[in-house]
Amino acid sequence: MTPTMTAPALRATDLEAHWMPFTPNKAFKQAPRLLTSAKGVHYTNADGQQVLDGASGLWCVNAGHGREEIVQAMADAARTLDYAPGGFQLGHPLGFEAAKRVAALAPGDLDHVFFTNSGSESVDTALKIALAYWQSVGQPERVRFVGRLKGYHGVGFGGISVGGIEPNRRAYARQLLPHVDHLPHTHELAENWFSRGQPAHGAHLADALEAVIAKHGGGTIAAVIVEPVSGSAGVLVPPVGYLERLRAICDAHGILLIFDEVITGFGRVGTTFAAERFGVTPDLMTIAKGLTNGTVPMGAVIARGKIYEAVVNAAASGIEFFHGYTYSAHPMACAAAIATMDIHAREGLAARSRATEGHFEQAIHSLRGFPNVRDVRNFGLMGAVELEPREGKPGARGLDVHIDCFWKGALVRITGDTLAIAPPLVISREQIDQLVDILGAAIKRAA
Ligand code: PXG
Ligand code: PLP
Repeated sequence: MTPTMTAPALRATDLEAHWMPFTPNKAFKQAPRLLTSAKGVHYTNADGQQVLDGASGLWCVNAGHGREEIVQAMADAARTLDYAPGGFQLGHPLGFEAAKRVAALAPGDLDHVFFTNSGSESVDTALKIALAYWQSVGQPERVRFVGRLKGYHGVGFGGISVGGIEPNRRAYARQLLPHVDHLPHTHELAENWFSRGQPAHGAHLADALEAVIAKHGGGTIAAVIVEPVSGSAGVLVPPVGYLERLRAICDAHGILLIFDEVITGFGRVGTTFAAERFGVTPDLMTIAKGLTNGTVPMGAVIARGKIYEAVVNAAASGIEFFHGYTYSAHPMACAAAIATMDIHAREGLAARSRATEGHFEQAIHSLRGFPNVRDVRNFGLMGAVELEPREGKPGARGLDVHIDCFWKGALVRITGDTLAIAPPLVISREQIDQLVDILGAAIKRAA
């Protein structure tokens, strides 16, 4: 029997107990937007309407919804080995296989995989690996981290410390990690408005790292962490030459470079990882989301061989890295990841995404000239339409468009007054046009 989630007749009281993340709870519960099933590039909402998924859920369902192979692999794993530790002095075959498969996909000598359950855990894990590495190689004074303004690295204390999204930090500002600096963001609209692909202007913004080095000494910095393309801040694409320059400065001062590819991984930008597309290889990479196609929580940190070797060899005996989660390498998540990677390989999803990006670019840039459209930008199958805020009400216009789109049959993300579009990589050209039509109409109504 296939379990189905029928549209529940939920009353306000039924919704009360669930304290929802990143949601205005009271307003939402007055007029909830509920999703009850999904297949392909569509959700079905609680009213039975089809909603075209222009957000891949939350940037994670890259291979499209309801993939039977993944569901089957998860069911088989759950039936065979419901739970076994994937660490803590025990292991199971699926953990090793999943790691080997991820390592094979990663660029360069990023060939060791530490499993977590989310992007946030991956980021905190990567920061700890960086500190452990410097301890191992006899440079314990390298403790500083450098993040970037507008960066999103999840919601752990490490992630919000290196992250640069102000509202996510405000309430906790007095208890963040010490010794963190932030580079400027690269959202320079005056020079780069309506960019298609990488903006031309802004490589020099990477030089801000030189200023941090001049201030504290390069030998005090453990790692720099950036998203190759910022997702949550509203699709901020790195200017031509920017990531290369960051890499060069890190190399000159022996600093580790961490790419947070939680969103950009798994074909989103036309290659398996953005590192490949930009030709810049980090020392550590954080992934999550698309790893299991969103089916079950899982993340990972992929580390260069030299980092793994240093940490493992430095330990005199016993446990080398005092870190891990009960559910690291959970059997069902490993099975989902392997099945997801099988689909990516079989269907060539990164190449498919790359083949679709030109049409996607044309389609979203057709919104230029619509009322209040301040900017349109894109890279791979990531796009953003930035709107002028309403006078004195930042975010209000964006939210109106998001809600309007939902009831007209399209899901898009919002961050402030910026709409972000990131459809499953299997979306057709016609479906992209349909998505942009719904969005364009909503933008006109919000004028
Ligand atoms: N790093 C990056 C680059 C992310 O985009 C995380 C870390 C944290 O992952 P978890 O699995 O802990 O959420 C993310 C997550 C949005 C949105 O609307 C983006 C994320 C999550 C939820 C919503 O842009 N990114
Ligand atoms: N809190 C308590 C009391 C625990 O025993 C554990 C794990 O054993 C944790 C938190 C951490 O949970 P997890 O390993 O799922 O991150």
